[in-house]
Amino acid sequence: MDIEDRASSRSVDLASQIMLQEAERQGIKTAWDRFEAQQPQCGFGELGICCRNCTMGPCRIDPFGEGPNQGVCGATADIIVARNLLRMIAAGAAAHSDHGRDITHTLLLTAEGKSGGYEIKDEAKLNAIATEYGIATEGRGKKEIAYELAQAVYAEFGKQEGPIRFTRRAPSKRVELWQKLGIDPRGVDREVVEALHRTHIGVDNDYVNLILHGLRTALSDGWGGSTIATELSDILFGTPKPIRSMANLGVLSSDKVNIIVHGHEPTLSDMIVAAANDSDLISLAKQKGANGINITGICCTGNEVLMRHGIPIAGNFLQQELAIITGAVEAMVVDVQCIMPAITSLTGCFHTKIISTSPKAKFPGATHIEFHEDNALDIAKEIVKTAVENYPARNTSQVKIPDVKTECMVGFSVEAIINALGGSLDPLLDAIKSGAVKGIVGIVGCNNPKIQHDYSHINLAKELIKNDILVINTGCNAIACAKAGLLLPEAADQAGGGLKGVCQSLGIPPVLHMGSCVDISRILTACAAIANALGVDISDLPVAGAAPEWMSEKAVSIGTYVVASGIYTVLGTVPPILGSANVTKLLTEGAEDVVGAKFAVEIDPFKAAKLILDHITAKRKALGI
Ligand code: SF4
Ligand code: MSK
Repeated sequence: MDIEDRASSRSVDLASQIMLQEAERQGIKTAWDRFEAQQPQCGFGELGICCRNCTMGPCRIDPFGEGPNQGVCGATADIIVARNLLRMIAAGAAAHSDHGRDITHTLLLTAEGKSGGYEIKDEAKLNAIATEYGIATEGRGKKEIAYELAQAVYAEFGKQEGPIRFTRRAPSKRVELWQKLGIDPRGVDREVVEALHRTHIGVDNDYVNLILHGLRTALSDGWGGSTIATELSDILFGTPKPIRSMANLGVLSSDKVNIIVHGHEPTLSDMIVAAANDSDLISLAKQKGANGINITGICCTGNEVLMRHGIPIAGNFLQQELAIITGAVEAMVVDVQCIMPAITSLTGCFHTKIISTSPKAKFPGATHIEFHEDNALDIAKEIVKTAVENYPARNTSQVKIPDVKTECMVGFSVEAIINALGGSLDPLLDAIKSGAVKGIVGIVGCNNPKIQHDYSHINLAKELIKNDILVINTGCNAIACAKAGLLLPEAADQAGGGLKGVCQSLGIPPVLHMGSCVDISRILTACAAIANALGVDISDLPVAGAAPEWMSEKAVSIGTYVVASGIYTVLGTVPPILGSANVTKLLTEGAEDVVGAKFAVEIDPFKAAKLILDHITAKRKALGI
């Protein structure tokens, strides 16, 4: 295979292909090369049948039935697979929820007047969420309300008994089902700790019981930590509204200081955006020979500032190394999650400074400038200054920015969607009932070098809109669709006649960007609102979820809370469960009878679309529409 063919076999994205060729010419290894070097990957790991939960092991089960069928303690494939899956869910739930906790901390400091530069940007949302929590708002100041709300939300993380507030957005039928199954979640801290307890050697040895706790743990993330992250971010940084911007590596500037924010939390990135507007820093950039400061994003912290400020997005997960290889990035500022440790090794070849900021996420080889909310703006200015001062180190002969970028329209929070519909969900419900819109599908999740980069994201979205399915998306799928031009009202031309008409009358794209990974909670909220309006359960709706290129433990938690909420979900990469026929059967068949939804695994996006369309047709028929 020649260099062009190898690049195009790895990614469908033109900018990425150009940079992959550049990397190969320069002898730089990327995630795709490291993936190849890992082949063949461990078969026991792929099937989920290795265990190292105690030092009598590590143990593994022979998938061919010739070798051992139990670990030293007697754990079977069912137990090992279920325990490993539960630990993945717990890790994913912990990541999202710790993000939510950080936002809660920022709200509390802001209410106390102790945060360095944050303010409450959406007072209407503050009042709405406070009311949901039973907190009085009448005649009270916003800081007083925010203080009481932050305290109440903080208490939810460790709630030992009783429901967590946002679960009660779900239809009462769904809540009753969770209660009946014993999976109505308590605080995420308790569920994650219990998950680790249960998976310790010699505790929970019933795969069904383990998986049920997986559902409960995931629910405490989806309707707990993730929803908290979303709602409190909106209060602090503003609820997203439709805004236009640009996507792909071509958003990097050849003559400005390029700073990429990468990771997940908006607390830092929002402040970096503010600091980059500082006139002294802009003057300093000019003194250093640059034409200004250009902030762009990667992954979900990029999504956060994209949808709130229109900050261009440079790419999704698999583009983080490619961005540095452009030679044009003065600083990549990282917080938490999805940041490859590989990026620091690129600093040996390029002038880019990797600036780590979280005490939870340090990177040998990075410059660590620790971020604290109480002094946020000053620290953000120091970070921006460090990047600006690095501009003269740019080797212009090394710079290669692909001239590839696409316009996008983003920022479709639930509030923005209702606003676009004229103030209520009714026009959307009418369109669903008439069949103009056959259903709604949330496509989410990462990139994974096991799948040609962006191929499944884009083709699944295109196939669904062609069949009159409204697509809503978050995370790296949203970035893939932005780069492919699907987040524009003009993309309605690629939709079926019914969806096209709806999009054209409302002036919206057929694929709606709802935000970052924690904003999958917006999808839950939207589904709950639609189900409540129709007087049915979420599992009755013509909706589905998909994660065509997922890779992270967070995605495992997401998929699980989506299914536990009653939404059929199709995965495009295979989860490590196939070593247990019983666990696989439970998740892909039996779950339907338990929670009214199940997982399917389909690598081909066209076949995945067909599965989803069949599911939506069946749901419409059952509803009599
Ligand atoms: Fe082996 Fe059981 Fe220990 Fe796991 S918990 S490593 S299966 S002995
Ligand atoms: S960033 S979790 S690679 S979607 Fe949220 Fe993308 Fe997946 Fe990270």
